[in-house]
Amino acid sequence: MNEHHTPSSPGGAVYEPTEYVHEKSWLTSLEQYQELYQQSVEDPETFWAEQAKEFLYWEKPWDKVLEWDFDDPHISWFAGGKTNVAYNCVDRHLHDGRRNKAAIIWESDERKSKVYTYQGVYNRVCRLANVLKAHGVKKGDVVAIYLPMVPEAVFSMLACARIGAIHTVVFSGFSATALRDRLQASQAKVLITADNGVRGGRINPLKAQADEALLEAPSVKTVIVVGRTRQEVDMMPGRDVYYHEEVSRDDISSHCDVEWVDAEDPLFILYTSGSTGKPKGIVHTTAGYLLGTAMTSKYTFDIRDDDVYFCTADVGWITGHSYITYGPMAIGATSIVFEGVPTYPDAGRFWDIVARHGVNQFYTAPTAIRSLMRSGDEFPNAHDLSSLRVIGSVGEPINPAAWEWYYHVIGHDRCSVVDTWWQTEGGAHMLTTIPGIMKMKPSAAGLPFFGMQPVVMNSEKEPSEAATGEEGRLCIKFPWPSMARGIWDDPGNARFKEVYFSQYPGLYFSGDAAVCDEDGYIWLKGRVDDVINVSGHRIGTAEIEASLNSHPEVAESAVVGFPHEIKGEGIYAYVVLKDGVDPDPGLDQILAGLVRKNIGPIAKPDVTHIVNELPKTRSGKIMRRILRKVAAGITDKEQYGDLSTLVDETVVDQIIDTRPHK
Ligand code: 7RM
Repeated sequence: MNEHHTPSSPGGAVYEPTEYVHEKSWLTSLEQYQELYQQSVEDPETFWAEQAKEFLYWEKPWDKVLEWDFDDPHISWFAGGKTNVAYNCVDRHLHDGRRNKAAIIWESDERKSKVYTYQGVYNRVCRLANVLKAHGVKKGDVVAIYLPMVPEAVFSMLACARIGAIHTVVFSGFSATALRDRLQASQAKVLITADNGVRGGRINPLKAQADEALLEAPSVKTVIVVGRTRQEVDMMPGRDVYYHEEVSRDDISSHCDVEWVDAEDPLFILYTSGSTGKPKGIVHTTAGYLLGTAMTSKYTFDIRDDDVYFCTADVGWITGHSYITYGPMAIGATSIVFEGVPTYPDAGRFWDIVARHGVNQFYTAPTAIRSLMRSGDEFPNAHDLSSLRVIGSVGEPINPAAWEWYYHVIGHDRCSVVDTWWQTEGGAHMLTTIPGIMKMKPSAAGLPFFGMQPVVMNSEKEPSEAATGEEGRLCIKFPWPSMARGIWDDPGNARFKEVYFSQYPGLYFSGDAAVCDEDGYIWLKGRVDDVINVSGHRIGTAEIEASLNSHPEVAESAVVGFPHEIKGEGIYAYVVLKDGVDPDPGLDQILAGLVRKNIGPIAKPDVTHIVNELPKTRSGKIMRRILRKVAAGITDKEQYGDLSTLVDETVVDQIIDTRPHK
């Protein structure tokens, strides 16, 4: 890995929290954190029971705080308790003084904004919930949401939660084929989509893509279409209806009784990439998930009641679920929903939003920070960023140069940078730097959030000693409320067990490499499985390979990540053609087109390298470590490690010799 991407190791710069942040932080000292943290791990049940009472409304108290097993995985928090996520995120704020407070500020691609108060959200969510019911949606049914960043995306999630339906949000950048796969896998009954999406001045024909997916997704009986651009689109009679017409019908009420659900009833499914096969439908349940997102929203972002909070993620990813919709709304915050892109109309767009809305907490990904840093300081310097107090990072390790730029140029040397490590499976921040009380180390995610019990396992599968700086694999020893409960359609939790609980028996395995330093700060070193982190988006190499292999001239392929200056990791595809096929000069483009069609533009290879053969071991396994080295530009075979198990070592020379130079 080149310097630009490799997080520095322990021993680099350290920044103390500033008085500017500390003077109003919820937690007032590191000792207070340590004390609470101790309670959370010594007596988790008492700790979490107290937090669950503080953060959530309960229609009926739970019977049992925790039941768990990491061998035959089964996790249950607050079972028997009755609550509702939409009630917690909306209804209760009508009576706690926040009725007329802005819940959502929507900032459109073309720089127009719209404010929705908690009362306004309530009315809209209830109406939509009634529409869903009118179309036959019942508790436990799956509703797919394929929407751009419009406020209706948030209303849709909450409307499902209100009636106990399970949503599955599909990122609007995914292709028709990817949508089809998720509709089939989840057996969704209803799809909520839009006529078009608008991003960076460009139109994304969502309804047309949805129509293509629906040809092979017969479980979907109703399609509700949000009119974003109000251009004419094909509407299938009997199946497709317009959102705005449905919610404004006279017989649709703006009240809808809450469906009280069990703490462990599923809230949503979110598909995420893993090492093998098709994406997994990660299942999150109700109370534990909401507790984790609410509590971290308060403590990690240090949100105060009159603050404006802005997370730049898309609701199609877990960050959007937890930190645009659920966490902020559970604590009654004002959350910005931004439709556009960081560089439109220019590279000052985020800073323009910060200045115009007086943003106090800003949360984005290292890839965005790197790309904006490259555009020059004149963009941030042209805007008033003085409202900012906490600036967050998520999605991949942040390299020190980007961290420093963020801290100095965006944070003006006084904001806390919170580097939050967590995963789709974790639901909420797992490691973080709590503002105002924790010192900051550029590139280190920081300390465990309350209740999190991380352990770095060395190559002997033993816990490594904190101070030795030994790199290992990051595991978690004890369940936390917001963790995933399983994978959708996975009888007996077999796949759940295999993926997360089998490498290190008795532990949850994260898939990440890490080092723990003498202060207990954890430094993330990237994924150790076949997942590539492109611009903070998780993409499985197996999915890309399946797309490449679907081309009739491709015999086999192997995809690996390589260090990329802006994206963090780029995608490097090794392709072997069938015997007798001559590589046609346009093949790169054709293959890229296939990947775009099967997954979406984010998964297109940056480099396509046609090779005669892949380096394989005698047992038939592709030696990916060699492919990663070549992709990273390391052509000195001395650095490749042991090659003796390869069937044919000359394959490696051939690959090095034909490496495309760019
Ligand atoms: C929230 C999210 C999860 C993977 C995870 C890591 C990487 C995320 C950080 C990070 C270093 C961070 N969910 N990752 N945050 N690595 N520092 N602060 O991204 O399911 O899409 O991805 O992302 O590899 O395992 S995710």
